[in-house]
Amino acid sequence: MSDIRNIVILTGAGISAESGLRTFRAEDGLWEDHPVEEVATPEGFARNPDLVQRFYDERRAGILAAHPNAAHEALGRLDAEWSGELLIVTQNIDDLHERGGARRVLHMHGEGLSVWCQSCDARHRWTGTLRDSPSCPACGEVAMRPDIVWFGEMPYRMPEIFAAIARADMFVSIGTSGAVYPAAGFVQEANLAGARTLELNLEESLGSRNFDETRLGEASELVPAWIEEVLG
Ligand code: BJW
Repeated sequence: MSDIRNIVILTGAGISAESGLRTFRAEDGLWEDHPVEEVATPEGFARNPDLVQRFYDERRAGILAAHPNAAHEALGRLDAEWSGELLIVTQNIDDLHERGGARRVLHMHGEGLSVWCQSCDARHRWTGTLRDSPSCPACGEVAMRPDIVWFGEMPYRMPEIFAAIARADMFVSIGTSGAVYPAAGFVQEANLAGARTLELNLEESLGSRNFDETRLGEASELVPAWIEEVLG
């Protein structure tokens, strides 16, 4: 590990599964009993805003009730102790990385505890509900939506992510199925950059063959063990 300076870590729903937050890809194609296109597309929101606001109100409450697990806490330790470059790119909308102590975190699919005003473009931290049509604290209009990247929308801060991957000596993917792009393509970018690539997952993902190494098991065991190797 002595040759490693710059680390990029991609996390997905699997890292928060042991904190009680459900993962996405159920075999029946439903997510919390909804077809994904109904609740995670701008078209679904335009068709039925009330349903989508209620869906994310419940997700927000779930995030607030959850607690970081040993995997989040180990990444918090890595962030505190790693003197090289580190970027934790999460697809998750929960704040468990931050509550686990990590600071160098980027939420590429948005944040469940943030809302976005479609009238004045302001974003606000939000722990309440949107189903009751509150007005925007900045402009007073009733035009707030969840600050979430839905299918067909551009994920956040892509140039920053690609630049960090281009500099990476090591790329680690934790608890993501490799089903959703552009995140699913990051490992190939990391391979092109000459980085060592490691996957930590409960089971093989769609992208496993692209990694130098895959370790299978629960994130709460695999992540602290890998971080012990890196820091030790
Ligand atoms: C454990 C564990 C334990 C369980 N321990 N592991 C055709 C081809 C290619 C692309 C496209 C295409 N058609 C359309 C597209 C683009 C589309 C896309 O990828 N669609 C696919 C369905 C094919 N992508 C987009 O539209 C994105 N935007 C875009 O592409 O813009 C254009 C662009 C072009 C070029 C550059 C840049 C941009 C936007 C995607 C937005 C995704 N949004 C969601 C919902 C929002 C968040 C929310 O509501 O919560 O994000 S979808 C959902 O999937 C969510 C997740 O972040 C994302 C990824 O899921 P994740 O995290 O991988 O979870 P799961 O459930 O799939 O997997 C869990 C994993 O954990 C499993 O592997 C388990 O084994 C593991 N696990 N327990 C360790 N204890």
